[in-house]
Parts: sequence; structure tokens; C-alpha cells
Amino acid sequence: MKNDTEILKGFVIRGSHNILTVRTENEPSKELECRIKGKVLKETGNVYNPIAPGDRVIVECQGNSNTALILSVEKRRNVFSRFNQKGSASQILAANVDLILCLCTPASPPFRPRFLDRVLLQADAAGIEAVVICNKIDLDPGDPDVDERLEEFSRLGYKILRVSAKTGEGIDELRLMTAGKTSVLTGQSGVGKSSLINALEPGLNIREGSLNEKFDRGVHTTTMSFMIELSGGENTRLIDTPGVRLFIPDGIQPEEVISHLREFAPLAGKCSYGMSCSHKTEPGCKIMEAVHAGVIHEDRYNSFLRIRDDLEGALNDD
Ligand SMILES: Nc1nc2c(ncn2[C@@H]2O[C@H](COP(=O)(O)OP(=O)(O)O)[C@@H](O)[C@H]2O)c(=O)[nH]1
Ligand SMILES: [Mg+2]
Ligand SMILES: [Zn+2]
Repeated sequence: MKNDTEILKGFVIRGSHNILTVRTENEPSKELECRIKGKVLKETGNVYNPIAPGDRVIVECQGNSNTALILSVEKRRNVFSRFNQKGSASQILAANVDLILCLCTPASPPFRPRFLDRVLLQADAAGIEAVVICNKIDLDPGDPDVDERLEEFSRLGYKILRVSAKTGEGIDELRLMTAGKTSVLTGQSGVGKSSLINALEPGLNIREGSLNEKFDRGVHTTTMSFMIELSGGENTRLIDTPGVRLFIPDGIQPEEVISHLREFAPLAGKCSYGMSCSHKTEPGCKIMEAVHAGVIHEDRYNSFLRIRDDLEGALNDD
């Protein structure tokens, strides 16, 4: 009977709030446009999107149809999310991730180490390995801070990779680094997320934006993540994420920020005022002492204060 119901396993590769594309695991695998079956998501709470690329799901498919119903979502190994200010909810950018690629550029758009601070913090809090990828190294930074700050991230224990999607420099290393893994590309708009995916998989021709473009009308480019599977049979998967201007960490309380910044964490609770120290004015503040001693970079300290303020704002928003 052609109309038989088939139950298949698969993973989400892209989707909006309620229509998701699932690639099935059976051979030959197929892509199904799926809706979520009513009861599946009762307990997800206040989330912007309950299911994201990387999620493993069970779907119910009718015969040869290319549509299906998502019956259940497998328990996640981890999730990479951000706080979506507009929706005032947690936005899941990717699930079941091996590696976060935190992109930056020496110029065009300008180097923004504070964006890196935020994404690295989220990765640490989510327990996902993160690396810093500096793209566009063919461009002249014209800013001595770039190397200094990259060195600082390296000192904190993050791996730094310098690449150029344009000249191909470093792309082989990026290929090695991502082989066989599910990696998420993060970074503000214009840093070259799409270009790097195109460099890793020539022929894909994902739409690249021009820097002046304010609104990218690409269907899958602006608001939602999507997953690309590289050919080569190694299960190398890349998840492109929307290029947000401000990355607000998600699922972290303001007072927990200190524990997710690597060089701050060992000092948590050690100030004279203990956990109630605001690390702004108190005498005997170990964080401020570390800043003055050069152990904590001043930029990181400023980042810390701003992230904490943002989180307090996010909490007081509703
Ligand atoms: N010079 C230079 N330009 C690049 C490089 N990578 C990307 N671009 C350009 O930067 C712009 C934005 O790239 P895109 O991949 O769309 O960035 P995304 O918004 O992060 O996906 C495009 O015009 C690209 O051609 C690079 O390595 N060097
Ligand atoms: Mg893009
Ligand atoms: Zn303190």
C-alpha cells in the first residue's frame, strides 16, 4: 500500500516557528517539510522557536509525501541560544553542537571584540567548545588593537584561526577543524559567515550580502539559522546563524556572568563583600584588583559590566 504511514528518524536543517525542514537518516535520505504535532511541545515554556537546526526528531510521513509531522524531539546534548529582545524570549540558534566558530574581522565591519566576549560566554555557559575565527585577513586592519586582543583571547585558552574567504588562506585548516562535526557560525552581519561556507563547499553559492545592504531579503538568511551538510561523506555540518547586532546571552542570571568568563571565574566569591560585591566600587574587590594588575583586560571588564547590565535589563523588561 502506497499510503502507509512511515515513522522516520531525522534532524532539523532549517525552519521557522512551525514549519521545519527535516532530513531523514534512512537511505536515500530525503528532505521533508514538517509541521509539529500538537502535543509535542507543551512543556517548552517561553521560547521563540521550540525546535532548531541540529535537533533530532521522529517524524510521521504518509507514503511518498514530502510533508510530515514531527512526533517527538530527542533530548538535546546541548543548545546554543541567545536572548531575542524583540520576542523577549530564548531563541535557539542550534542544538546538538560540537563547535562554535566565533567570527570576527580586522576591518569592514570593524573589529568588535565585545561581540566575541558575548558569544564565547554563551558557548562556555552551554558547555560547547568555541574557537575564534578572524576572517578577511587579506584586509589591512589599520588598528593595532586587533592583534593585541586576539593574543588576549589566545592567552585565555581560545584557539585563534586567521582566514580569508577571499584568498583561501587558512581555509584548509578550517576544513580540518570542522571535519566530522556540527559547527555553528556566529558573528555580526558582514563578517563573512556565508562566504566561509561557500569557501568550504564551492558550488553551494549561498547568498553573500554586501556590506551596505541593510535588509537581506534572502529567505533563509536573516532571522533563522540553517544547516548545510558538506559533501564528502564525513557528516560535516555547518549551521549559519542570523547576523545580530547585539548578542544578548541567554539562560544566564546577571550574577552568574562572572562564573562564565574564564579569567573572572576563579575570583568569584573572593571579594571582601563576597557574592554581594558589584565589582564596581567596593574596597577589596578582587575583580577590580585583577583589572588594575593587568590580569583582567580592561575591555573584558567593560564587557562584563555591559553584559550584566543587559541581562538585568532583559529580566526587568516584562
Ligand atoms: N576582502 C574580503 N571580503 C570578504 C571576505 N569574506 C567575505 N567578504 C565579503 O564580505 C561581505 C559580507 O560577506 P557575507 O559572507 O555575506 O557575510 P555574513 O553576513 O556574515 O554572511 C561580502 O561582500 C563578501 O564578499 C574576505 O575574506 N575578504
Ligand atoms: Mg550571511
Ligand atoms: Zn568584587
